[in-house]
Amino acid sequence: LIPLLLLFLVASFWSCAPSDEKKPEYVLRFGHLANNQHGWHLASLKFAEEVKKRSNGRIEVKVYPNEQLGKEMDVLTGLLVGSADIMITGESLQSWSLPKAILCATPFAIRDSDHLKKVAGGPLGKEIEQHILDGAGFRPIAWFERGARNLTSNRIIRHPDDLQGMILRVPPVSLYVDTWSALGAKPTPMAFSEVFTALQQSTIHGQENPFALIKDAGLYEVQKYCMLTSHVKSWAYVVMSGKKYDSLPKDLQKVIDESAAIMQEYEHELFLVQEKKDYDFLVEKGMEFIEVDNEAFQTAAKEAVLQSFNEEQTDLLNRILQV
Ligand code: 2Q2
Repeated sequence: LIPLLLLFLVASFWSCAPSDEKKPEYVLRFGHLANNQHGWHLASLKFAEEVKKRSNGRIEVKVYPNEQLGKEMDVLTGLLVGSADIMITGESLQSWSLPKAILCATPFAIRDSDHLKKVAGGPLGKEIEQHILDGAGFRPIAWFERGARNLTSNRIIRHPDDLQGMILRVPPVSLYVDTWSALGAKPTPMAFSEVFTALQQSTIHGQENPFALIKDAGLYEVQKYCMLTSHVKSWAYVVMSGKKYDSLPKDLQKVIDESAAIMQEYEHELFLVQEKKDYDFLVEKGMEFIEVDNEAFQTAAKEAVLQSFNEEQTDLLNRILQV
């Protein structure tokens, strides 16, 4: 009788086990550099939820904020070796022999949101996405508009002349190094997760980013001024390892595509309300916003960009400017 009872128990356990407790067939690791309040993170979670639902639990997406999966440049390598599957990136792709990738974040190339949408979401955006896939095997699955990048520091900068001697953190992007050098600063490439401490310890004197990251990384705690330079209007890409994508069956590739489209739309809705909120938050925290000589920045930066660009990049820039 006892073995029979046991058999019954085991059988009823199996039949009652809820279906979403079954192990996923695929686990995708999704990393980014922002914290868990940032729109990128909320959008990644939305993606994970959609993927789970649409694949009936066959795919699980695990999201890692705050560079927990590694620094941006390392996660890019991770995508190639399989220690990461999906990430948010952008202009840093320039360092992967992807010259056209820098056009998603070229100083003073994009005029406004409308222009950005036409470029990133139009044929030129497609050309850049194809270039990223063909050139490095990273498959762009979505793009996110970002707020304008602004310079922060504990000293007031109104004109490029005020940048003399300033050690400025930039992401590992050669165009940024070239541009800020031409403007008079001393740019130092550094991973985002190291910026707060470096500012706190004064090994760098400033950094430049959209309001969202200045807020979410707590940079306002160690930076008094935000100069309204608006020197870069950019978009970021969510990229997936092309190899990983190709290894999925067709129906699951469709799940990724559809979920990515939903994530992109969701992130944009968040972005539209967040910029103003982030600005208000920073004002409330005592950050002072400084008007700058925008024309002086623009003239010097545009010249530096043309100096730095090769023919292919200049051609793409000209086509972007004509949109
Ligand atoms: O300052 C940063 O690190 C980000 O805002 C960067 O723009 C971003 O990580 C790029 O390096 C994207 O490739």
